[in-house]
Amino acid sequence: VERFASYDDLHLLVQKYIVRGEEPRTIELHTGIDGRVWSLNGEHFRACKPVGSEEYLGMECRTGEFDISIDVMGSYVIEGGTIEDHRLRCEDREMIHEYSIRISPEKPVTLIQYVSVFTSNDTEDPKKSARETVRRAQRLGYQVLKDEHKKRWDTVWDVSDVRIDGDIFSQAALRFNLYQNIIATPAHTDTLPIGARGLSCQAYQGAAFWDQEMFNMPMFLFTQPEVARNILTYRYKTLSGAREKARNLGYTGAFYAWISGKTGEELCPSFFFKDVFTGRPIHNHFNDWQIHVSPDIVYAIKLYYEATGDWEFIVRYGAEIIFEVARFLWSRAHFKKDKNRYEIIRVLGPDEYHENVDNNGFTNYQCRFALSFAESVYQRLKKENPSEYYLVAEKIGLEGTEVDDWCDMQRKLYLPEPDPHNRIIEQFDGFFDLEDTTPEQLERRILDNHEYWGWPNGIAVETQVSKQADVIQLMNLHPLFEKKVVRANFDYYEPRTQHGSSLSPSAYAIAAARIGYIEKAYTYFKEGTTIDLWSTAKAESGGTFIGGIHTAACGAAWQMIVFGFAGMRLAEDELIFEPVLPELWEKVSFTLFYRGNRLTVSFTKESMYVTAYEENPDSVDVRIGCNIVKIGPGSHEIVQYGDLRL
Ligand code: IFM
Repeated sequence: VERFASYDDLHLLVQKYIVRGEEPRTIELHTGIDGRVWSLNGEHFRACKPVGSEEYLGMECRTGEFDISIDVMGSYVIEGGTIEDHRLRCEDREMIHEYSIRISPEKPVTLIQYVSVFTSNDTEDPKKSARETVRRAQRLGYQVLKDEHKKRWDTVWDVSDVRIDGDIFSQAALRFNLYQNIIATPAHTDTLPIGARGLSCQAYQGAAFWDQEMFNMPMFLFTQPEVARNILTYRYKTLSGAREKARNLGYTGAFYAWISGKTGEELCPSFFFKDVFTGRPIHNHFNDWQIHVSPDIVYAIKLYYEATGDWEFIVRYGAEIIFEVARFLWSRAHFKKDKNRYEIIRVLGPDEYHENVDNNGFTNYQCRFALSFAESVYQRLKKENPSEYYLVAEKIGLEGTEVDDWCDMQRKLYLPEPDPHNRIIEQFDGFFDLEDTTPEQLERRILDNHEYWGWPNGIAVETQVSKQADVIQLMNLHPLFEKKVVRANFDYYEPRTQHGSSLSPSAYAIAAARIGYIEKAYTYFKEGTTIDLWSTAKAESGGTFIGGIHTAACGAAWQMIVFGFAGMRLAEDELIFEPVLPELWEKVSFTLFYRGNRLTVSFTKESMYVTAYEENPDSVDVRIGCNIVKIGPGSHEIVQYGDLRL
């Protein structure tokens, strides 16, 4: 069997079956279209009409929720063998060709299928487009389609591949993850999200979480920046959903959905899990209290701007998002007069077991970051692009006094600092007063393997056991924390983290590489890259199926290499590297796009080698350890680490 969803023509699916008999016999070959599709809300299609002829089979379907037309059209070519009988079975939602075929060792049978899928989101006449695609496919034939598909993939791998020499297993696991991140991403459009489980889990609805900006996007930013731009533009195009969500909850500005589909409306149900003991649904607050998604999007926009220098994006799309998020944050925060500071109360940080917490460090730092970027974008836009500024200000009714409020909040927002004695940041107010235990000890209290550990009365709620990296995630995003602070927090939080989310091992790998825990980083790398290969993540929690491809972990595999082992960070106008390699790895190489320049980076345990493409428009400043090199178009630099480490 060979099959592919064409990367060259996204509406085309092709597969080829060859059946060889070791002795002459008659086989039954059934092939067709099955329209029985179920989703979270029950039957996915409100109507399904099989259509077909000897030549084509088709299914015209309409979705129940949004009344979208989906047309599937297939054609089937059978070569070899002797067809003894053929029936076309057409039932309620099924159209199946049934063949009885005589095969022998000398006469194998080959079945080739060309199938096309179009929806009314893609084109006005999906049926016609699907038929035309199938006809074209038949005309070109299997091999040509396969070659076109491969050619397209070659161009993507040319920029996306990361090579690891010395450890074939890590290499294979890494490529598996890069591949999954690529296929999960609707690179061709700026109107669709990246599904947190790709298209493979109904509970997640093919929709985006904060995973999209924090975990999937960075790989594209540095390998296919135009795709990163599409990913962020999707957030611009879904601003109205975010505004509506804020308004519905009594705030102003843009509060992005925790689970965001095509329209940006909140898709996250209020009752996500159920109490497995009573069968009663649990009211989780992922949708209305997990506010960090909005500043996370601003964080990603800033990263995009720093890596590409694309100010035009900020002018056209970014500024409006950023201002609306700042507005939301201001309306969401509380000013505590007695303490003369703003606080952000009743939230969920990345650690989802603890809901309804106050001053989650991750959230507060992200909010301050977003507000500070909002202020600088406001100043620059007003100065350099006054007419565009005027347009956006008028569109969203922006008042100068609001900007004063953001600045005030930014200055007076409470940020939990590292404790002066032990350097640890408290994950949220009162975290240290909770029972101090570990996930292993907690596990002994489990009564049912599927019970939910979190809010409101799961076994982790009254303890310091976190579902996933929280303070450590904060430290990865903000290099302002010195290594000794990161190390202290790593040592404290690691034994208390369950890694109950697929987002967690990568965060620990990146931090571990930075603080010199290299073999630990390698262990987390293996854990993070095998989540889907070995299917290690739990597929069900609190009675809800949450399995499928963990696309955030797939995107984070790239980050573990580049932000983790290569230690890459962006500074004002330079790229900083602090490379380390685990024992087993001899060399790592990858391609990088930075401000319109293409670089190839390779590093071993002794040195780093950076090459700039001939066609690059500028030279790039690179800092390796404390050595700064300028790499002009077509040139390269080798830096021996020696004692250059920071
Ligand atoms: O966004 C994540 C969240 O952090 C943990 N639960 C699963 C979500 C989707 O991957």
